[in-house]
Amino acid sequence: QPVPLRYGAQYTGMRTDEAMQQWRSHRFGQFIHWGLYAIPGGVWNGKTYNYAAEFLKSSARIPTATWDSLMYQFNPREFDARAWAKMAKQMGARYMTITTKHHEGFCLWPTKFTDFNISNTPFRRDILKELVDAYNAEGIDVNFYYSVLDWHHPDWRYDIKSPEDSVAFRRFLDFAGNQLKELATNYPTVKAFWFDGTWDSSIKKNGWWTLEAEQMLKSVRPGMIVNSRLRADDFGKRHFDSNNQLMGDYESGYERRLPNPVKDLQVTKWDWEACMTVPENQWGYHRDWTVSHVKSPLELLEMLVHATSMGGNFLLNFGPDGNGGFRNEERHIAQFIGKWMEKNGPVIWDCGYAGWEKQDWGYFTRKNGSAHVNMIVFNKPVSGLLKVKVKGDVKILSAKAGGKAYRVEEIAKNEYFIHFTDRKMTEPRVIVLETAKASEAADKYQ
Ligand code: H79
Repeated sequence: QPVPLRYGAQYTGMRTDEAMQQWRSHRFGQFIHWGLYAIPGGVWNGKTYNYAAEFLKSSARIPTATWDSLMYQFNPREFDARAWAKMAKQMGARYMTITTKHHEGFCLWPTKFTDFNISNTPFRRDILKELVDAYNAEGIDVNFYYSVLDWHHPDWRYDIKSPEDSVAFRRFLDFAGNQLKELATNYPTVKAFWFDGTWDSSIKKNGWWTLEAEQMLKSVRPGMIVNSRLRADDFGKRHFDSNNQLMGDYESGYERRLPNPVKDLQVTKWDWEACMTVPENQWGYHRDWTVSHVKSPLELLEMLVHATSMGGNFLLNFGPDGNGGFRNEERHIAQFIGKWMEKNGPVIWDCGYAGWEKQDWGYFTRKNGSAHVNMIVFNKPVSGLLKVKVKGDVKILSAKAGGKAYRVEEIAKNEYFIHFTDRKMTEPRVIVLETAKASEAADKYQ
């Protein structure tokens, strides 16, 4: 028996409208973390803090007034929105999600609702508008990250423990609601909001507000998409409501990790997105990337393919520096992935879960309803034999990479080897399988 909820999921199943289909088809997005934290870059008074650079204010226990005065130093002379957009386009990203306000509370747009914003820096320009215009001009959708948690705003509360807290936090929620409405109104092409900083008791006790915010954004911009992280229900249950229904439009809990491709297939039943850092845990710019493992372009490309193979989007993070430039490692990653995507993008964009059992050599993807299944091979077995197990009434007719055909050998019922013996692999290889209904193909191909 379902629990009656006022603030739970608003619908069940996946959205099928055009805006959501577009979001889903993009598959690959660029995340950008940019704020005042880019200036110190994880270093304060000569000391390097290894924890996430965007958390420096908290890690180094910097008083709010001191931190906030970084605003008067924010002057990224190299910032060039069009160059950023070109890099994203070349990488193969189809959307970009930018931190309009992170936990520090600094706003990248000239908001009416706090002075702690870009227009009071020496730079003054509306960075958000320049980015939206430049990315949209490249055909890239722009989405807004918004941290509800706010280390700057005096009315923010972690919990509600007194009537005074309740009054203050109510003012805070009005402030956040006003900012969200301002963003959706003033930047009309925004496609989605990516909420963060919503895990504290204060928000969990005000689930009504999360629904109100979702509904307000959807009424200002029909087709608007919000992530599950925004939402809490009547009982403070987050992401999935007390009846286990997904709230918001897609699941956004996979942060710096991906669902297991064998054990977590439940994710193929809803829309989801995983966000990923290049180092172990740095979102904002950190001067010193030697403090943790830095993922290689190949590792990140494999994650993109992995997410796609399970019907999810992959949001890869970049943290520009205080001058508005990208570090060399990030440029290299964008170039490497972009080169692969230029050739192989069609096995990512528009593609999702193929419905077949994962094999050790890599991942399957499939365009919805297509008779073609893509194999993306990362690990070539010594034997050169790639196992494929099909499901149901299906036969494999051919296996091709570009113009080249590979031998398809049926080895058992619904089991095949693709003979991939003659190839030296220097990058992940795509093989496209042509399939047909076994019952219909039997006559032609027996
Ligand atoms: O913007 C990036 C990070 O700065 C931000 N989210 C990404 C996208 C972030 N904020 N906090 N964290 C990441 C980690 C904090 C996790 C915790 Fe919790 C918050 C630990 C305890 C409270 C969330 C809620 C995880 C466990 C409970």
